[in-house]
Formats: sequence, C-alpha cells, structure tokens
Amino acid sequence: MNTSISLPRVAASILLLTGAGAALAHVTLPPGGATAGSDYEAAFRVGHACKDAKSTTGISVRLPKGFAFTDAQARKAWKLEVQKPAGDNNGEVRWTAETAQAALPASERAQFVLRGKLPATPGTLWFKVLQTCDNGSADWAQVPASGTSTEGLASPAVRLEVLPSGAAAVDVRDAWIRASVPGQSGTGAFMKLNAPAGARLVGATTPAAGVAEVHEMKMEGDTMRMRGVAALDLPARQTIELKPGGYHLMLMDLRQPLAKGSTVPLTLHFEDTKGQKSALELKVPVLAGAAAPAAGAHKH
Ligand SMILES: [Cu+2]
Repeated sequence: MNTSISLPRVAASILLLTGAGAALAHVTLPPGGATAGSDYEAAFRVGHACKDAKSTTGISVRLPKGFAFTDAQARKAWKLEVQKPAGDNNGEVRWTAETAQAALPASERAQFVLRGKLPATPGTLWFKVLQTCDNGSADWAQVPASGTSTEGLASPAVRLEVLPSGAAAVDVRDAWIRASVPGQSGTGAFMKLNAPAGARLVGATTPAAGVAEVHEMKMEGDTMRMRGVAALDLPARQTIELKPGGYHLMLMDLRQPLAKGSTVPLTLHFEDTKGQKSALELKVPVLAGAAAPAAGAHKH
C-alpha cells in the first residue's frame, strides 16, 4: 500500500479520452502519455495507406518544439533522413522507401520509431506527420484550435500528453468492478493496462475497501487459488489484462455492498522502470457478474 505518499492527481477521464481519440486517428502514438523530462521512444503506428492508395512510401515527422531529438530507428530498404532544427523549425525525421517492394502495403501495420527527451513542462505535444503513398499523400497535421480533443478533425496531428512526474503514464481501458451483495467481504476489479514506457502496478487504494491488492490466480494441485503479488509487470507497449480467472485487483474489507450501476473511485499506484512512483485516479463502474472470483479458494 502506498498510503503515505502524496502525488499530483490527474483526472482519469482525461487520460481515457486520450486513448479514445488516438484510436480514431490513423497515425498514432501509444495512448497513456509520457512523463515530462523523460527520455521517450516515440513509436508512430501507421495502420493503412492514404485514401485510394496501395502502399505507404514515406513517413515524415515534424518534431514539436520542446522535444529534443536524439535518434531514430532505421528501416531496412528505407532511407532515413534527419533535418536539424533551424529557426521556427524544430527538426524533421523522414523515412522513404527505396523501392516499390520496400513500401508498406495498405493492409499491413508498422511502427516508425524515433527517440528524444521530452520537455520538463507538462502539456500536449503535437507531432505533424506527412504520410506519402504510391498514390497521393495524407498530412496528419490538424491541431484543435482549443483543447486537446481531435474529435471531428479529418486528419489530426499525432498527440502526446506530457504528464507531470507523479502522474502515471499508463492507459487504462474497460475498467470495471464486480458488484457485491450484502455480507460479501471482497470483490474484484478488472481492466486493461498499457504503459507506453513500461511500468509496474504495485498497488491500489479505494475508499470503498479497507484493503486493495494485486492478485494472481494459480493452480495449486487441482485447486485454483489466488494470492497477492507484490507487483504486476507492464512491459512497454503491451496490453496487460486484469480479468476474472487471471490477474485482478482484489478489494477486501468492503465498507458497504457495491451496487450494480454505482461508481467507485480507485487509485492505481505504479513504479516506472527507474522506481519512480506515480498514481492514476479512476472512477470505475460497478457491473453485475457471476460470484466473486473463486471466493471459496481465497486465502488471506
Ligand atoms: Cu483475489
């Protein structure tokens, strides 16, 4: 439990919207954001070619102000060019397919990776990306006039949320807590977690329960049992699912029954790869479900 640390609080709803917006865009960075002042590996995901095109032949990323470029990953049979910052231009990284065969087919996904240091000040960075195709091009360069939502923009620039240290750079999707009945002392919380730079889930706190722990389910002989684990590893850019029958957050010593349709505040506690602590506040819906996960086999 990390009850004694005090951390900046970031509204989870904002982070969740980041994810939703990114999913609709066509060139994206992994959702979840990144920590201010950190070394960041930007993996631009290109999911399809330009409209009416068969393949992508070039990707050109205009680096935003405040992003200090260090290097970019070469691609086989693609030319890599880096333009240094000059005046208003903060530099540009360009990958160009050397042959038609090397071009990225419309049906395939690929990542174009560059690295750099993020600004020390939290905020939103917009990477403008020109996608060139065998037929035409698409300039992912629209930035909303105000706010950070790219909703309604036809070709939004790629957004990266730079978070204050202490705010977890972790994307949380589909979180839910299983409803409990009167007299039931514990229940489970489930969700999908993705940490773009890698992290460990080291605990959780909620006003709804006296204790919240990360649990795993394991076969012991022929009995499925669950037990607390000190931390759950979230490898960089991998979605780790907490689900019934697998890893989950166990809420114990419930203060009152958790009714279907209600919402429970839940704070997740993380450590990054350097041991830096961070937290993420969620409002998690309570949903109906079968009985709490293998309650009979539960040892505390
Ligand atoms: Cu459990």
